[in-house]
Amino acid sequence: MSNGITMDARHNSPQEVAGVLREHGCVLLRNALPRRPVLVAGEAVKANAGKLKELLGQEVNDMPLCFTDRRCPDSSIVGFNGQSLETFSDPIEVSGFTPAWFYEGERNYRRWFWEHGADFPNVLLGLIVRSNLPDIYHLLYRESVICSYQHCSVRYQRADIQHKSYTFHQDVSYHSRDPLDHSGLTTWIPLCDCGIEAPSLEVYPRAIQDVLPVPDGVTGPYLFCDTQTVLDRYGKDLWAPTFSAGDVLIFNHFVVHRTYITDGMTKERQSVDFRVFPRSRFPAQVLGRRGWLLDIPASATAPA
Ligand SMILES: O=C(O)CCC(=O)C(=O)O
Ligand SMILES: [Fe+2]
Repeated sequence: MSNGITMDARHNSPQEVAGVLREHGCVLLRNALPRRPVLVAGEAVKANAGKLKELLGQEVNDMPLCFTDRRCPDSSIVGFNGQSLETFSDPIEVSGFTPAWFYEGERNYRRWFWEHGADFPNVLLGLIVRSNLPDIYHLLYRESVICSYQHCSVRYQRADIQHKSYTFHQDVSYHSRDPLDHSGLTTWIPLCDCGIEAPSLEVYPRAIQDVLPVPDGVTGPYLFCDTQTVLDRYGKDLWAPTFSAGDVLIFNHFVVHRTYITDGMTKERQSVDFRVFPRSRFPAQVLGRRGWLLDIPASATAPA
């Protein structure tokens, strides 16, 4: 099933990648990001998530993007604005986080981070804006591209917390089930090698046109779609690639996917969901929410 949608950033141009993305809605792009800093970000997620768990007494595998940041003595690893992390501590310490922030009534512990996202180094955003990925986004949309910090996340998945994994869905369906609002693109970035010993992602890697139904009896907002519908339509053609750190999966918001996890997996996977939208088709439900909105410019070398 991988035929035609596995590409390599070292050999394929952003134009070629954008072309495949336009045709199929999905591309596995090997070597999109440099391996070593990606692994460093994965270790930071592990440490930050461990600290959060210790403070809260429970597993929380849904974190803001700045949870890829942690003190790092290597000055060549830099954040979004080019700053090193030599004197940074960690997002929990910098924020003054206390356990009272965690789902206190209607509060969501991530809100503070969404609003203060721009104050963090954001190592992952730094890697993205220094890669070819922004050129691919611009070549696909042919217009300016915006990221909503709130709509990006850091996650980890492990066999023992399978109940916290994600069943079939199309991204942004939680916010809207109007196909016009599914204009965005997700870059799924594993921060370690995964797919054999650690969970990865399973997709139906083709452009489909519709937003799939929710299970019977469910009323929105609801992210997931009816599992049987997906298995009946696409079950034979689901694809769970293996990834090396630095590879990414780019897919549009119609592409159906779920966590790929089996009982026998012995390792944890850390990952980032990075989401962008074209400026002229930014869904109102996303724009109306709080948090940092940032332009993702094409690199200076990108063709017009
Ligand atoms: O990382 C995963 O296992 C799935 C996450 C996902 O698809 C999402 O958050 O939209
Ligand atoms: Fe998703």
